[in-house]
Amino acid sequence: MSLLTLAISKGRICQEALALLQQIGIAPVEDVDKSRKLILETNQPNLRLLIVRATDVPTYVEYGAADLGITGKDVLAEYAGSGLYEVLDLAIAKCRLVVAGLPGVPPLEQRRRMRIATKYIETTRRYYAARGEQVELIKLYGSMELAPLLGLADRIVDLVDTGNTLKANGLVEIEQIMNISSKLIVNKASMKMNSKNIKLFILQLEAVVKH
Ligand code: PRT
Ligand code: MG
Repeated sequence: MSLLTLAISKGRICQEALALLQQIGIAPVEDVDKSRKLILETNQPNLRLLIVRATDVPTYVEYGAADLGITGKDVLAEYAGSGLYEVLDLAIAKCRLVVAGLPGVPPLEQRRRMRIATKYIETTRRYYAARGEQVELIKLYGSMELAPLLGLADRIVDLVDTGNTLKANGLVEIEQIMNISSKLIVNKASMKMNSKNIKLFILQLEAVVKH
């Protein structure tokens, strides 16, 4: 049986992903939190795990460095590549991508476009383009909530779960762009070459996913 490599987002997705794997009898041989290793063996001789940054998961999978991957829909929506299949909604790490801003902002002056700060440039561009609205996008890599407070942007596009972070910064949700959860993705060539093992893996996971 050939070796399969599964790339998992480190951080908040990782724990929930490992819990799902546990339910189908797959466990890393070392404690992921304590180990500094980036490639982890599992109790299954033909499956190993890569723990990588969320935004790198689709890249590893598209280029075949990993056969499979688990990452957020937000990351996939931003990703420009095409060498992968999105095969299963894992219904973990759920949140929403929203437009947020200060409450009761007066109408914008006619002379300039609305300015939106976000890490999700492509998704935000598509969202406003579909509505025929011209906006100015400002790329930030984190702490988007600061932008409206400091006048850097009129609005932000960011992930929201409980809403506590927005609230703590005096921001309100204005519109929802999409629901987010983590997905299982598969390299297109691996799907062909290793279809039996990969399909079995998908079926097993499907059985334990709670929608
Ligand atoms: O740090 P690095 O750049 O490596 O990656 P990362 O920061 O993107 O990773 P991490 O661990 O934060 O995980 C991000 C992934 O988890 C996202 O791509 C989503 O798919 C998923 N996810 C689920 C979330 C949230 N829920 C979430 N609430 N990612 C981020 N948040 C943040 C949000 O941006 C905001 O700052 O949590 C804050 C809001 O939470 P509430 O509960 O206060 O609303
Ligand atoms: Mg982070």
